[in-house]
Amino acid sequence: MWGIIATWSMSLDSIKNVSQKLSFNETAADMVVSAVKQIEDFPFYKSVGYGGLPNEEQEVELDASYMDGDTLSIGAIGAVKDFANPVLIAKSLSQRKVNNFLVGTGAEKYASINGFQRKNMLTKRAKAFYEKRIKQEAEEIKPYAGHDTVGMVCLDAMGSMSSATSTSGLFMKKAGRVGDSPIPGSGFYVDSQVGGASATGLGEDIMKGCLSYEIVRLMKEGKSPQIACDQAVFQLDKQLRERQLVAGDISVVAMNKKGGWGCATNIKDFSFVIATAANPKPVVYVANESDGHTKIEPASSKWLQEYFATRGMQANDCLKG
Ligand code: SD4
Repeated sequence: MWGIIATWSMSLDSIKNVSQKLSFNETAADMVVSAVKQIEDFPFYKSVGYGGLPNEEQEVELDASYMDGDTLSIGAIGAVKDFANPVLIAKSLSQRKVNNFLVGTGAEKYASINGFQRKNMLTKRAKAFYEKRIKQEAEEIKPYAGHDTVGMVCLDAMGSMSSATSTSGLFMKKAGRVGDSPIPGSGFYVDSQVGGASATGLGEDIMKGCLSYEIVRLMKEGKSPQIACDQAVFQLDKQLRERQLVAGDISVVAMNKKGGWGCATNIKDFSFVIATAANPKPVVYVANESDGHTKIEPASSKWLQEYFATRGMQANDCLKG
């Protein structure tokens, strides 16, 4: 059995590429990183890697993580500028005994010494978004509106699991702000003996529930990935509403060691991609909350066309000024 699950429809192409290789016994460790790297390299995703939207000082600061579910090794970086592939730096840090989580200039120094590719990550298009936004009155920062973090969990045919995340975080965030994506147990967690989970949404709220670890913990108690996701997300959502009146956007994906999977969300139309040995052709699903559970349906081709068209349209609008 093998399987891979990823947040957001934007993961579709990269999941297509790696799912073929997973069926030929490539490792989860290599495939999850290769899939995330492909999304980092794609200039039209405004939330990950090259083309990611900048912080309020017009600088693209990137967070990323990698976790090996066999050894429980973790590598992560936060608030890193000017490197092409944050996920590769995170993976490399996971192979060290200490100094696994580096931020800011320290992380950049490590990446530079170790020969990772430097790149100016601010595209013309992302700059145009920034310039348009700066003209508007100060608005509350929202994590979505086309700002989607990639998080993946992968199981290979040998039974090993890995996970990885990559993001430019919230558009117009403060310089130095780090979200949940590189935080172990919040944005990601994986244990090959149980399963893994990854989150996207408002990092500040996701961290309050150590959400990815909570899902893995529930799966370890014997819950299915779907029940674990629903329970963790809706309990956190309820707690946040009770204690701070509002809950931020929260969405998760999870997979267990048998390739069973689940997803939960408190937003409208959260999309994710899944491929498994049983259904190797990647499918995009759309999830919505329904009475404390998550209703999941395959995305229609009309929905997908709209998803990708909206992203293209926003880009063209901005470039026109
Ligand atoms: C963060 N969780 O930095 C990320 C943002 C995100 O879709 O997932 N956006 O808080």
